[in-house]
Amino acid sequence: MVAYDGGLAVDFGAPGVYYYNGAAWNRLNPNDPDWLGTYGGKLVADFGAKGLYEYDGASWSRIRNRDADNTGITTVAYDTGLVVDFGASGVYYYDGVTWDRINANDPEWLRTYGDKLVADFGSRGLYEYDGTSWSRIRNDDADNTANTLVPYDAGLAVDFGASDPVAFEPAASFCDAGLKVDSTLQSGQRMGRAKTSGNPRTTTPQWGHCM
Ligand SMILES: [Ca+2]
Ligand SMILES: [Ca+2]
Ligand SMILES: [Ca+2]
Repeated sequence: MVAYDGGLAVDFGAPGVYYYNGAAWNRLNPNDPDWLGTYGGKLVADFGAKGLYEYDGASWSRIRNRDADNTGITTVAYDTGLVVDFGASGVYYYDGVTWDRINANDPEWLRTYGDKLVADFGSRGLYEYDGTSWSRIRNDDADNTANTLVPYDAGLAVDFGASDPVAFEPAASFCDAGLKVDSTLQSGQRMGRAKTSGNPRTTTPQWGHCM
């Protein structure tokens, strides 16, 4: 489910996509989506082999005749448009009119923070895109067994899994439940690891990667 137009758009599986405005439910589409997303006031649905569709509040239009990849994060709103993971075909940006392939690799995870798009390209490392070019910000494969990365403070909090220096595996809800970047992190220590006080497996996590 995703927040949409002041309400909630929900994937109920075979019954289709419904919209709840806080009082009543409306079926928006009879198909079962692989993924629901939003960008620029539009609802986006990956209807698998039927293609990628958007809904403007009145009608649906197919914006791409291709099945988007659902192994990680399928779509994210970025800038004024939409970024889509098309698997082996790479990462595409849709500005509402045209599609541009912005990266040829298949991401394991997509997210935004600030004005950047971030992509976990597996063993290639973690990259960010500023709208023009990509830079590798970390030469590690971020962990995708839970919530891989979230915007936090002015930066990005990333789960690097077992490759994390403190070898702490966060639970599925860890990042949303309250990731803290330890205040002992030195200023200017970008992308460094914060110190952990106590046993990271038994105490409140106080570590994080930050930038
Ligand atoms: Ca799909
Ligand atoms: Ca992918
Ligand atoms: Ca990964």
